[in-house]
Amino acid sequence: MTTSTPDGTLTAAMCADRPAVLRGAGRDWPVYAALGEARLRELEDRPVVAEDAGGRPVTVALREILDESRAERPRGLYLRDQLVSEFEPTLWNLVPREVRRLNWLLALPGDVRPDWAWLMIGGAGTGSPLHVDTMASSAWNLLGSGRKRWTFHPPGRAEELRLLPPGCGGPPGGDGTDVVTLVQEPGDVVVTPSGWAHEVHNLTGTVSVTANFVNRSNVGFVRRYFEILEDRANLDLLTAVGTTFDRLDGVTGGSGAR
Ligand SMILES: O=C(O)CCC(=O)C(=O)O
Ligand SMILES: [Fe+2]
Repeated sequence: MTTSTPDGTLTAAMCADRPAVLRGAGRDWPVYAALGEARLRELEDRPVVAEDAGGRPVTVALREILDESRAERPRGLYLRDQLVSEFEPTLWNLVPREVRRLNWLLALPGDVRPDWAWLMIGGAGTGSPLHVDTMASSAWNLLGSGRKRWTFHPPGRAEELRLLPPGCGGPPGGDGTDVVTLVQEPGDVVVTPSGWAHEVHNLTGTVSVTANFVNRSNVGFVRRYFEILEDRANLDLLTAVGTTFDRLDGVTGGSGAR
């Protein structure tokens, strides 16, 4: 699968309502090459704030994280909350345009535009505990190297686990869907739809880049989330964005604004 498909197959698949792994879908994204160790080593003197094995923030040189990601007995350092914009903003330009455009919210002015792209690097055994992503948005995750195991639970289950507010997740226990597990390999893109709880375990050292998005595929879910939280400011913002994209669709016949 490539991003050059004229019918938008890839970006349509990235808007699925169930977790998915798109095998090899990111191999031809320019950012995939930039996640290679040789390229990252060029930046190895940069200080970064990682988490130690106890989840405490520690400032180290990127070199230590890269060493850790290939160590036989890693110390548990995980670079997890590293914004791409603060680390190396040019990386974002290496994500294909149609993938960047998945996020309607990037059309917002700078002071309210969410900064939703992260670089993650860690050794074997690191990972992320069960969570629902920020503001119930969806996400894609491209693995540059290593192997990650993902475990997903549907929104109804996320609600039972109090990872979503009551009334947000749909039928209790989910829609009959059981747990979904998958193993992500280099070049694979994993899609986490809105409201799906997930935990991630690094089976080996890994390097990945991830970004979150709101668009036609999940705007209803995210609006409901804000309604339930009575978050009027974000609800109004999302309504305005949705209305604008609806109008654009009217002008472009639905092809221009996604
Ligand atoms: O790879 C990880 O540790 C977590 C990925 C993830 O869940 C996220 O970026 O939201
Ligand atoms: Fe996540």
